[in-house]
Amino acid sequence: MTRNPHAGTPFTDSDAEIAAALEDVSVPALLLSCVHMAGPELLDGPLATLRPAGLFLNEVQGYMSEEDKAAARALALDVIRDYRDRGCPEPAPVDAAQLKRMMDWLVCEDVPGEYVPMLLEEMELTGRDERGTEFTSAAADRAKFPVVVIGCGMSGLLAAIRLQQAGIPFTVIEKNAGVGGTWWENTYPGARVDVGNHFYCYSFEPTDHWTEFFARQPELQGYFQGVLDKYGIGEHVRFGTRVTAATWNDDDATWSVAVESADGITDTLTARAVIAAVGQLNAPYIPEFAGAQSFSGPAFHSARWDHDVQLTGKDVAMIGAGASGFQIAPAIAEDVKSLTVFQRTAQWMFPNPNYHEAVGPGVRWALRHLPFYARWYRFLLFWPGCDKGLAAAIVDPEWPDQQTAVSEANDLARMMFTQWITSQVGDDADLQAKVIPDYPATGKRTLQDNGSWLQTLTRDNVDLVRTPIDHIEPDAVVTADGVRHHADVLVYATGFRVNDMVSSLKVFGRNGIELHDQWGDRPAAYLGITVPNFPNFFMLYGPGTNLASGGSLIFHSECEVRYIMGCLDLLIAADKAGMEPRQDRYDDWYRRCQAELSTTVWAHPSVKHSFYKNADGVVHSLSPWRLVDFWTWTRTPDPDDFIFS
Ligand code: N01
Repeated sequence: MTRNPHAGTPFTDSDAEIAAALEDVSVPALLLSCVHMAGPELLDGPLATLRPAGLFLNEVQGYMSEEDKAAARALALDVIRDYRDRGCPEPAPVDAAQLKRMMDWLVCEDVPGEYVPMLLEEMELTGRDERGTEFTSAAADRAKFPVVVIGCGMSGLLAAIRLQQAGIPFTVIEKNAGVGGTWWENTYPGARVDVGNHFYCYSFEPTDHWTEFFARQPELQGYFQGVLDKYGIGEHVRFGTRVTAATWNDDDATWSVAVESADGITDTLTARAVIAAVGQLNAPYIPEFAGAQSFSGPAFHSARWDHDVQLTGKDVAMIGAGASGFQIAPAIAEDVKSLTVFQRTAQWMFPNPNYHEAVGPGVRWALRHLPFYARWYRFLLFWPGCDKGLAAAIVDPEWPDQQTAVSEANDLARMMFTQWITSQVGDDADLQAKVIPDYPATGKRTLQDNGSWLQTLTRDNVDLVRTPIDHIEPDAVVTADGVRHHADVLVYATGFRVNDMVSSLKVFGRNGIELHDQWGDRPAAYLGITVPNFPNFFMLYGPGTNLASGGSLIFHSECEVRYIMGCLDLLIAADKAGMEPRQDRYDDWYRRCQAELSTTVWAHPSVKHSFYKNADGVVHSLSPWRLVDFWTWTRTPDPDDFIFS
């Protein structure tokens, strides 16, 4: 029998080497690994008293006193030594009741029953890929059902893997020259993920090789390249090719997908279904500033970074400081002569000491060798962002002074975040006024911070300007107070046209109706995936699926892809031509999403500028739902939600 891959690779390290490794690791995850090695009796023994006192953002170590941690490491060393001396046998499976106890112990609370199956699936303690689809359709029929996937970023690659596993022929069309989407395009200095990497990777493709807890862009792109290679997806991808239009043909129930390569050669592919995995955050948005065209130096968007431009010794102006600008400024400030940051709205941020930290050798050793350590560590990263943030985002209409907080929980977050900011800028009242946001916490995307942003702002060669920009001149950005800010280079860290969903192509559905015409200013999809009049057209990371309060887009995409595979199975098994969601289900979904979103801080009028909102202040991009609900709803498609033709 093959060994469960999460049981760890057997090892023969010496006691001293093991003890050294344990200095680095997450003690709570370590102790649960010990339960696998020594047996569940440990829970009633030493772990009954040796336990984390709470779990918040310090997810690597959990809250344990130094004394308890030392005791835990000593206990673990005994258990690991014994396990090693027994030849590192694969631990016996732990039963469901004990696993639930382990979860509760780890997160210091009773994990509600409805979450347990989702968490167990996410952890894959069985060693099996738990999100694969069990098909009812015949393999021979699936082999006659070609699918085109648009985009080879994180979600398109995932769809490709699942299609391949299903034996469904597919072609992926990718406009870029390589895999990774966002992680291919965003090469700006300092680009890194802000979701812990040991969770921000496919559930079925975890890895112990991350060099940092929040990896930088090259490592992330490398991860997706590695997955593409491992599954042999590359030969199915047409890189450097863009889809210009997709057209449904009612007569033969096919999609005609028009593509154009980088050298202008056009082609049309025929498919039975289309999966649009085009992302939400990749059409750069550059605001129109008077005189912008007259700027004589290099000017580029953060997602189109011009690496030929040397910044050393230059006066650099950066317009915009959201998640991208927040990463760029600390990465370039040391090299440039001066950096002027034009920030319209201050950002909320919370402390994360690991944000720029390397993964030490001890953690890597534990991830590789200790049974299920990596899986419990993944759980530890998932849980704090698993629906708790959503509660703090809900507006309490009774809460006074809604300009600064929308509920008690939200006010608490505001106080904590403010404390973190003021602890760094000290008594500098001018800087405090500039950097403490004047809107409720979590109203916009909250940023991870290890202090590098505010340290950067206090450098002598860095200036944070909150005065609005009036216009741009050939060598300067001029603010409304008439001040000229000299600039040799202009960086636009101004975000993306998030509300122009699927903007890179035209999609013509039944009777020639175009998707964007049908949407008007209300982009939506049933469960974020399907749209009436567009048979066999599925979206990944579609309207209403972005996450503002936790989770990870990889988790969401895995839910969506499983649902789509279920839809394809329904279609093929029933030998139907097409499926599209019922109009009443779609309308009801839209109404419920909007009703729910309107109760959140993201739609609140106190948040004036936010890419979550469209020009009318309406939110279409975000999911207002708990992860556990989305997971439940997308496990299996309900045939009753669809019209089959
Ligand atoms: O874009 P943004 P981003 N005049 O829209 C300003 C993901 N991401 O590229 O806040 C003046 O957040 C705008 O000002 P304001 C992540 O999902 C992830 O930074 O609207 N300023 C803001 O300062 C993130 O949420 C990572 O008032 C104008 C900035 O431009 C998303 O991408 C890293 C303006 C835009 O900020 C987008 O982040 C980076 C105007 N007319 C990005 N218009 C990870 O770590 C806009 N601005 C995974």
